[in-house]
Amino acid sequence: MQGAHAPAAPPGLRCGRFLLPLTRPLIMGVVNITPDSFSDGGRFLDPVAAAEHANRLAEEGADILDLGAESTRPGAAPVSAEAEAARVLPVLDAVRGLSLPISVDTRKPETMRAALSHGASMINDVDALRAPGALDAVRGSGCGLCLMHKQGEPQTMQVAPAYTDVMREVKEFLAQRVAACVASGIDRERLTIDPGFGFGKTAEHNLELLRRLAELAQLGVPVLAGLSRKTTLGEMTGRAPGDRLAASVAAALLAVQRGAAIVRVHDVAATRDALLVLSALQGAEL
Ligand code: HH2
Repeated sequence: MQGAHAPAAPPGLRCGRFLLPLTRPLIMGVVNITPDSFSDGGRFLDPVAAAEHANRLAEEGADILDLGAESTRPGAAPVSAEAEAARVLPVLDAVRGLSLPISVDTRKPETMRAALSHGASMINDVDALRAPGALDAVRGSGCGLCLMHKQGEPQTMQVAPAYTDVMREVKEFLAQRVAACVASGIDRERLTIDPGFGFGKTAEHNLELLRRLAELAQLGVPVLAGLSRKTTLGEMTGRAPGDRLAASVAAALLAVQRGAAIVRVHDVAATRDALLVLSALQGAEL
């Protein structure tokens, strides 16, 4: 699907009871309820601390909150559906009354069902709904969805990532997953796609995906980009995950300039300021 034949981007992103405008870039704020996430593991494992953090990100201007209870960093150990639900549901219960969509980052159909029955408005799946039963778990709910590309599994995905043409392969995969969702009865208006920076990709692969990100937008589905604090930024700057704020803000800005509709970030306030500068500039250019 290229150029004039690309389907028109939908006017908004449907996330359950919310219809998010796509006329400006949206910020998805990350809340990791885990002991082992790569940049903030253990900080928000306590449900009260996680809910406070979620509220803070909402006040800072997040458009969506993404609750994750299983780290998918390279080398991370999988978590059972029971343990994942036990971490995420109390936080979801505490924040679902906020006036923004709450996304749950999970690859497990059991957790998807539980999260949706507890008021989640979006499911963010790093497996792009490939698990048996995942499409069935989300179809009837009207929730928003993020379909992400990854090569391999977290435990080994960074051992030897290999592609002939990384953007072509990522784009073909995501086009197939969009088609599978639509064929199963899911409205396009509910979908977003994500190249999965760092998921079975070298720094070179990540840079090429960022450079060519506009090609993904040709699929006519909003593109979500998650570069925040990632290892590639550490390789460029020599900085530890907690010291990658400036690099993360720069990466979010560059992704939006290349067509990302949503950026998934840990640092909402700083990202929002940067995006406001960009939108002022674009306004001034009109
Ligand atoms: N990155 C992470 C987790 N989930 N989901 C999407 N759609 N896109 C991403 O790039 C993405 C994601 C990894 O970041 P984080 O959640 O901070 O770390 P961890 O997996 O260690 O919890």
